[in-house]
Amino acid sequence: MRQAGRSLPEYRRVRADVPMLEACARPDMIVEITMQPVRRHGVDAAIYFSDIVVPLKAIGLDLDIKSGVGPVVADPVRDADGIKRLRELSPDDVPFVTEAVGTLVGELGTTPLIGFAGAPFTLASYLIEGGPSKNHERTKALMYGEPELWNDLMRRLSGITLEFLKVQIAAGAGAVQLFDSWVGALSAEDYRTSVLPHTSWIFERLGELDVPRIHFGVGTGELLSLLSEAGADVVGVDWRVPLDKAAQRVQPATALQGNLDPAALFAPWEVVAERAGDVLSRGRAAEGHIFNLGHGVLPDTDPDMLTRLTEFVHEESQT
Ligand code: 1CP
Repeated sequence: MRQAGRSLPEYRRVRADVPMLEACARPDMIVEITMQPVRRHGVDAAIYFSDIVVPLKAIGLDLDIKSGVGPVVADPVRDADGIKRLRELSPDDVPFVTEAVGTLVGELGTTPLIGFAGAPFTLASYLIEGGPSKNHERTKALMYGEPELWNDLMRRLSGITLEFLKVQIAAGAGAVQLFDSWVGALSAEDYRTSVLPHTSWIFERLGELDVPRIHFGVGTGELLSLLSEAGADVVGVDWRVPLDKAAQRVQPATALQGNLDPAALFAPWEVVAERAGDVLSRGRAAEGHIFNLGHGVLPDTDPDMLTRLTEFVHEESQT
């Protein structure tokens, strides 16, 4: 999740004069920001500080991350010529990743580092829409209307994503997470036809590398069995489906991650504790459970609430 987000004063301090994409390309910033939530909250794993659009920037696309908005693409990709601009990613395009991951693995010691990338559908949505989108209408127009172009785009994005994850794994990341944040916008049938073959391809290739693979999307209640079919070891669940129900929807031997509502952290502590306790007890129905929020930390979250939550989960999961 976007753990550091903007909830930590120390994060805001180091980011004050550094634009997001510059921070994502500077090993000193990556290391510091990745370590901040580990130091402050004592979480069990670190998530590599980056963004899903970093590999797209690295292959030369003109895009930026605007504060309070998200990724914005100067010249959206909407036709065959646009798709041709998506060349393959080489490890030499992202030397800062190799350097930062290497340093982090040393600093983290026994705490694992989770690497991540955006999944092809979610990346395609930013590229086609030109920025964050509520309805993904241009994305769906291409997907429904021009399946050959769509598949070409998805194949190219899958290659870039796989390579970006492989760079992180080669440098020492102990697990990887594929974020298909906006895929919940699709019906199961459209997901099966237009997305599943591509994410399956990525997970199959990652399977050769022997690191745990996590797959996450928002609003994916109806897609959980298909997301799991794509081949991850762990499926992330937002807050809309309780974990005992989610456990029945995924493939056998698949663990779950989640799924406390990030907005619940704005309620009084007793409510947070009760809800977190419920997540933990329902999570026992799953093959394995990584406690997490159902989506990223909201920027106005009280950091002390996160520390208290981490302590609570550690205490409760020992029993
Ligand atoms: O702890 C960490 O620092 C995590 C690093 C991280 C991750 C895992 C960031 C930093 N981004 C991401 C992944 C990411 N980026 C996803 C997938 C996970 C998710 O769903 O949260 C997505 C969809 C994005 C795209 C993105 N980047 C958005 C969402 C926009 C939208 O469409 O609603 C935003 C706001 C960003 C910017 C961003 N990325 C990360 C941070 C800390 C920020 C905020 C930067 C700022 O405004 O200063």
